[in-house]
Amino acid sequence: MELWFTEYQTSSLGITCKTKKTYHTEKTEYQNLAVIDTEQFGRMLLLDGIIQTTIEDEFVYHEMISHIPLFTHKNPKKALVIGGGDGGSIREIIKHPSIEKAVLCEIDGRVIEVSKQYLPEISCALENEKVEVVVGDGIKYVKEHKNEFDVIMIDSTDPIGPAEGLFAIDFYKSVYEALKEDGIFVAQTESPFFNKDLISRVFKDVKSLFPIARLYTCAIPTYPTGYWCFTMGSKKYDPLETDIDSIPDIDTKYYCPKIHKAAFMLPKFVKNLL
Ligand code: AG3
Repeated sequence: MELWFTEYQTSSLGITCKTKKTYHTEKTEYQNLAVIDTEQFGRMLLLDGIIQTTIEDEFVYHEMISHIPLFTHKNPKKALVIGGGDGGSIREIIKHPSIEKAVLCEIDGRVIEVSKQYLPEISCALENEKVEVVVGDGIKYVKEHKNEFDVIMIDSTDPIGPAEGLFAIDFYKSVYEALKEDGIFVAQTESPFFNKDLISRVFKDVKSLFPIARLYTCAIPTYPTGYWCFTMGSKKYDPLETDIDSIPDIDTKYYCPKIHKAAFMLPKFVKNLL
């Protein structure tokens, strides 16, 4: 029997994948959690029916949320990921030799456990000795840590339900305070085609707090429109001024020194949102 899974990306558009197997379904304290296997993208992590990450295209998101801020910073030692319970961002962070500690703060411990079980390629670094895993509320965690991190990444779900507070200016203020004096933060900020108001508002908020605010984009086939953006707030370093010739060659599939700057070159309709 053929079984197909659909994520309803809007009320009138969906992405539909032929499935091979359902590995796991569960209702956690926070959300519906599932891991399915698909013909096109391999194993997929779903939260409330929304595609979070897939074996085939996860590298784009995880490399771009991590290496852009980490190589913009001159010497990142301590990084924090809010959300990101699958561990993909942590896996990329620990590729940086300067990193001494990477903290993952994920509200739903079941996402971590299920990712460890069914997505080992993505979650593999969670057991690394430099990694500390905190199961808890990211908003509370950043409030309790001041002047501590070089880089903070907001690896959240869409801005509805549990993640709504992670797109609010009050949260960005706490993030600013949790960063050291030359710290950088990056948040995943959805599709420039579908989330125009959100992108404009978040950029304005970040600009009001940080001396440097930047937006960059990449291609992620399983996310709505396949075109995705990240918003960066930086206290000191400008990614457009990174000396890309000094970026060492690390093991990546999407990120490279030229993309470090090219990702910030925006189509007119995106630039006009800022
Ligand atoms: N965070 C999910 C990004 C949102 C995807 N949205 C969607 N499919 N409608 C990524 C988690 C990966 N660590």
